[in-house]
Amino acid sequence: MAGEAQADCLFCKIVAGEVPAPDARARATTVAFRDINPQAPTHVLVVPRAHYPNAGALAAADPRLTAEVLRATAEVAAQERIDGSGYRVVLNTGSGAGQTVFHVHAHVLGGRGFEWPPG
Ligand code: IU
Repeated sequence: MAGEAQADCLFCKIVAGEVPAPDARARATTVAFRDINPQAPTHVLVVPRAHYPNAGALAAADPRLTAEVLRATAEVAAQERIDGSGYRVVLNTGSGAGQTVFHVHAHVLGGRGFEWPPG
């Protein structure tokens, strides 16, 4: 069924509390935690508890949950105090775009300047 936990998914294990994640912030439908390989002074991932492989699949299946993920990124930005200076939300979608974990996650990056276009 769409959204069901996958036995071989690392982020499903983090959501379930089976694998620890740094500074995890559990909410009703999302979990946020620090990226183990930070690309900025602040680098937090926001994942929906439900398993969808990427942003497009999530948006097609559950627009409300999609909005909750976005809302959680704003909450993280406020908690991390990067909302004033500006921050970046990234949803790598597909391996060609750099996605390596196929449980949709929003990167929240801040605390440094960013270039455009992104690399
Ligand atoms: P990507 O958009 O799929 O490339 O992002 C996956 C991220 O998950 C990447 O930034 C990793 O550093 C991060 N990550 C993590 O935080 N903890 C882990 O155990 C693993 C990956 I594996």
